[in-house]
Amino acid sequence: MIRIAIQAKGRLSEESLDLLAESGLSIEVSKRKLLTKCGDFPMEVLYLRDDDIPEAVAMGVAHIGIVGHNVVVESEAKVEVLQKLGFSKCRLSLAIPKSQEYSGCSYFNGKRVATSYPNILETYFKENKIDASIQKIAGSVEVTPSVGMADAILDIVSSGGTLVVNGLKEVETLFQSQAVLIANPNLESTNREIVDQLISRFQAVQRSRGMKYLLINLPESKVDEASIIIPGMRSPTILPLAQEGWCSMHVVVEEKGLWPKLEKLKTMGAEGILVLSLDKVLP
Ligand code: PRT
Ligand code: ZN
Repeated sequence: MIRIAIQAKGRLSEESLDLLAESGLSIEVSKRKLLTKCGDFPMEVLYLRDDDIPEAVAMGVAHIGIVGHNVVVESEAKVEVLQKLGFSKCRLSLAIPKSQEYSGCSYFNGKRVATSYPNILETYFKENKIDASIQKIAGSVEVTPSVGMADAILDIVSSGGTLVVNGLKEVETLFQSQAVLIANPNLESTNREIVDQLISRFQAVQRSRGMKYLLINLPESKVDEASIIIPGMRSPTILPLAQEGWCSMHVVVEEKGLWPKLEKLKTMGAEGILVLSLDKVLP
């Protein structure tokens, strides 16, 4: 039996639960429970504040956890990062008042920089030989320059809207982050097997994201040409149609950039084009 720690409430919690559900794990959802079991997998789910997840995994309170990579690095907890999970993407950036001129990171010499990520910032300043003062703040970091508490900030940026609203501009990106699966480095072999099985399921779900299943009918004489546009995973599946000289091509394709490909296939003579959703893709 393994225990996974996920965020109880916040930006990561819904997508963490969705990933578990899409991986075939049915979890009793009870708002008051801190620990719930999976019906059909040897795993229980522990709900924590995201900041507590790396340490809980390092201590062995949970065997694995889902948390932002930014939180893992900042915590300096002794955990293994097993897998990037592709959601909650954001970056950790330095920002300064937009009226200021920025000529490079030496700008920060002698400045006060507010952040909830003092360890990451200290490392960055050390590496770049910058002598600045770091002000550790738990929240509302983005308002500190406008109220005179700091000259600049290091904070999470996603769309950049919060910086704009607070009269700030992003000048350096220190770290690209996303949700990751972390593990205690000393898992027993039986637990390691369960974790490996879980990772395979996560990968099958992740592979399907952004992918579509495409079916088209086209003249057999066009198959080679069409295969260049939509090569599929190994090669396209080609099935004959009842009408002589025609076939049906089935392929898994990336949704990104699909429209121009569909239009090309259409001008090539393809008909009856169907684009279907995918749930899981196993290699
Ligand atoms: O209560 P608990 O301690 O568990 O949660 P929390 O409040 O500390 O964290 P939460 O739920 O806000 O975020 C969890 C994780 O989501 C973070 O550690 C990041 O890995 C990830 N994430 C992704 C984000 C964002 N995007 C994000 N945009 N975390 C925070 N923000 C905030 C940011 O702090 C800033 O205030 O959103 C604002 C910026 O957003 P834009 O879109 O305006 O740039
Ligand atoms: Zn937190």
